Amino acid sequence: MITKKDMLKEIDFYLVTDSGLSKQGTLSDVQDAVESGCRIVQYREKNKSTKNMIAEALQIKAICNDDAIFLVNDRIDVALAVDADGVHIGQDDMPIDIARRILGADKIIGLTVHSTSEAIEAERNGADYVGLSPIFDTTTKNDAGKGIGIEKIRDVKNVINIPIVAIGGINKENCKRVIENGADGLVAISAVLCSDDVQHEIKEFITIIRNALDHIS
Ligand code: TZP
Ligand code: MG
Repeated sequence: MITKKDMLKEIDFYLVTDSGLSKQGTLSDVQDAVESGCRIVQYREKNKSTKNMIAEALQIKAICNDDAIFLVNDRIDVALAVDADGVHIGQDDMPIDIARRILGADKIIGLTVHSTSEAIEAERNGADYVGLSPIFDTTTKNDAGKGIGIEKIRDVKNVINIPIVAIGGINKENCKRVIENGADGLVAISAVLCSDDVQHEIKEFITIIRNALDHIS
């Protein structure tokens, strides 16, 4: 049986939801992503009540089903409540060793890192993948800081063995270079959610990413 952790080896395009940017609504975005071949979805919601988040998370989980990994951003309680596949947490969220104790060995924990030292620490503390952020300047996350530059991906690749997901300011023009510089997968939020045809955009991203990954291996 292929587990959700096994699926982490083939991340390519990674959807992070954003109800503020979404044109069609989060559930429609997730449906479009999974139908386009996206295999990992992170429910990132900053403005809804816990009750509404749980209701929406259950629907996202059903859409992801066996086809895509389903993670919850920050909210370990919500992830547990809906039995998600795991969480994505940041440097200022719950310490990863405590999150692991609560979630158990089988759940996926992704951690945002900004440097090689944070990436090494993340792997040592049991992260299943790192989100390297922000690669380029972005207006989608107010406190993301300045872009760290595409070369940082290679630096991080050289010091850890877990997958690297690149995030921040990524679009169809720069995504090939992001993969060529060592990312195993990438997130593009505004480039996808602000478009009129989410399915079409994600399919294009997936084609570019898979082509670039094929040329590397
Ligand atoms: N974390 C780091 S940058 C970012 C998040 C959630 C936003 C990325 O959005 P975009 O629109 O792909 O730059
Ligand atoms: Mg966070």
